[in-house]
Amino acid sequence: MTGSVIYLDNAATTWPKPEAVYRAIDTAMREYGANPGRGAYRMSVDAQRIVDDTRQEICSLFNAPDPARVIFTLNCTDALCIALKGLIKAGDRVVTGPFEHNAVARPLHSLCRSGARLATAKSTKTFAMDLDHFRELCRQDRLDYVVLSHVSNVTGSVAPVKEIAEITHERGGLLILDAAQSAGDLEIDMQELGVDVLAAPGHKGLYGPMGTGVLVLRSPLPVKPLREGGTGVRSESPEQPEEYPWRLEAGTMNLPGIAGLCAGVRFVRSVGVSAIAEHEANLAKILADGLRQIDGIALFCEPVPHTGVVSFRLDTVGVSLTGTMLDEAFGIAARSGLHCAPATHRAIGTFPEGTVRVSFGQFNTPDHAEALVAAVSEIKSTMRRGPDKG
Ligand code: ALA
Repeated sequence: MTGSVIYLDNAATTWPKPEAVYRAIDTAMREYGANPGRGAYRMSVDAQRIVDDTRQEICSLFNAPDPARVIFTLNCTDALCIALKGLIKAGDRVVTGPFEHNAVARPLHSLCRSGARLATAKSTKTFAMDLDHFRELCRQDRLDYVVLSHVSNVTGSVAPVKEIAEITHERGGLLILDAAQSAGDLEIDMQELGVDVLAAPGHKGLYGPMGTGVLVLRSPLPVKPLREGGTGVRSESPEQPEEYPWRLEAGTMNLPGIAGLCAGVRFVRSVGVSAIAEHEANLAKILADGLRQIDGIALFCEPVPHTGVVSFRLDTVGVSLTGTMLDEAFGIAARSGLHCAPATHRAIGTFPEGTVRVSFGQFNTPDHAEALVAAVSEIKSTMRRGPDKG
């Protein structure tokens, strides 16, 4: 079944993965399947070496200062929860963007119920964050944290991180960046941009398997652990170690996942993040140019897409029906609905139905973009004719 599918849902998870990723997972399970850092014998040491190499690869990719502050997590949501719940306290004031995914919005909502305060920047008519409003919110009162999605998972719009970091730091705050849609898809230099905390999925733009993610800290912030337990170090103490990475990593690690992630990050670094970004944006442009020719279509990437994510809807065919028809009649996998980002859909005027979202990865080709345009065009004209009578 997978042979004939055109997969255009890389914002949910990238697929397929590079061959090296499948091989690395298989090798980790068969050859070094011991518990990393929990034994002095060779198998465990070899397993630990994969973990250390992966921290180093992640550090190099994001220009993070210390591999010990690369924390392995279950996914980007998990990384965000660890950071948000481990840092933000009652009374803290947080400013956030208009395009936050539930991975940011829900933990912030629950932190507000425990006494944190939240202000949300507005969006512009062209699906960007209103930077003047953001600046005003940051200056209005004390600022502890800015929590922001780098790239919207609905519109693909890119936040101006460097400028945002400067405003945040001027006001004495810290910037927590949700890089769910940008890690591996756009260059991220944490030190150059001024990102204090970065959360990223391993299974999207880094091409690792599901069940992997990372939290990266620029400085040794005192994040309160969400989980406590075995670390393989300081076992005599009843306390969770204060040192990173053990402070935030408890229990047996996902070694096969981390090995796959290591191969994924090596793939990304060998192709080059800027080459990937250019490839995805080119495909999105081909797609947007083609879709714009279809009568009655609305695109949510004005004026042009800057990343590989494009959302659209047809005037005469519902979003969910369009998605189903793409799958069943044309073998195209794209995600329709709210994309776990209701605030974004409210901001762009597509709530509650949402949009059909197409998202490209490194393994997509111009043929895939053209096939989607042809399919949407056919769906539109078929539906315009209405059902056959008699
Ligand atoms: N957050 C992922 C998406 O946008 C799952 O599809």
